[in-house]
Amino acid sequence: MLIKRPEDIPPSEITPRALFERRRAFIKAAGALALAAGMPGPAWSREALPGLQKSPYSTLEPPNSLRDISTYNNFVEFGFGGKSQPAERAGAMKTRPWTVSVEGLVQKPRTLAIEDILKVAPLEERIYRLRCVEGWSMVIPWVGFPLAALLKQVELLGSAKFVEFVTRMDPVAMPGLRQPFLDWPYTEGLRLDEALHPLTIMAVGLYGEELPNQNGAPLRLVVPWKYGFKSGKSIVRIRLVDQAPRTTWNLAQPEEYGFYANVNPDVSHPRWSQDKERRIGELFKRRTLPFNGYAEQVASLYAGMDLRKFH
Ligand SMILES: Nc1nc2c(c(=O)[nH]1)N[C@H]1C(S)=C(S)[C@@H](COP(=O)(O)O)O[C@H]1N2
Ligand SMILES: [Mo]
Repeated sequence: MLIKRPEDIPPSEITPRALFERRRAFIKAAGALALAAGMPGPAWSREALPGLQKSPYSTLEPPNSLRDISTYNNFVEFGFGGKSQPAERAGAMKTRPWTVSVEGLVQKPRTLAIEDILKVAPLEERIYRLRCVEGWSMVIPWVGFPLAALLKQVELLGSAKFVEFVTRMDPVAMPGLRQPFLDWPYTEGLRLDEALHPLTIMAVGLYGEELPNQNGAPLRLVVPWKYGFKSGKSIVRIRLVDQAPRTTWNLAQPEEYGFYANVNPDVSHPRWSQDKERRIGELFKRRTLPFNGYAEQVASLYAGMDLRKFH
């Protein structure tokens, strides 16, 4: 694996910066090799996102490798045929030009070009755990900014209570859209206080560069205390509404995928327990933590709620 820690360096001494630099050196070498062999260059020549601020919200756990993060994905618009399909197919999706409309119960609805979204707030590195409802997890060094900064741009009305996120439908690049299993476009939603929480970010990159398409380029939601399916990829529309929006997975299988979907080791998925997870790259399972380990920051959002009922 590319970013494997040499046995003699304790994890505390590996900075993300050191990881980036080693990766950059590798990419340069790989690119030169590919060129020499007459092959196309590496598929990961994405723009660097310089000047990243560090965040106190980052976990100190070691991140998964870029290879794991960008080749083991769920992005069903590109097919239901397994974790490697998004990486194989998502390159066909064009991510420029790209606009995102922010609309609904707001004072100043806007349609923003991705170039302007990148300037909404200083970009930060946010190293977060991601826990998929399927029972695996990763640690991902996202690049992004708080969703709250984007919502501030449109001046919310007092009647706005929830946020709906609508993702891209590209019938040519996305063969999964022809499958009738889900009600397209892939749509997700948050309660307004969840959307405004400082842990909730719009991610535009990872490992210091633009997002790979399979991870939701050019812009995706990341809500680290919820199961991964809440974090919609390749978002085109954000709508402020007064009632909980209908969401894709909840519509398909309400027993299995609740609207809240907070990571909860005590509430089993109907077909399997959620109390353990496999960190990609590790052999043994680890215990799943309430709110994916972010309870201290977010548990108060749900004070007084029965989280079994509102799962
Ligand atoms: N548009 C869209 N967003 C999506 C999905 C999807 O299929 N389509 N899958 C979700 C699921 S189930 C997970 S676990 C995460 C995975 O994100 P990653 O591949 O970047 O790790 O994306 C979420 N966002
Ligand atoms: Mo997932």
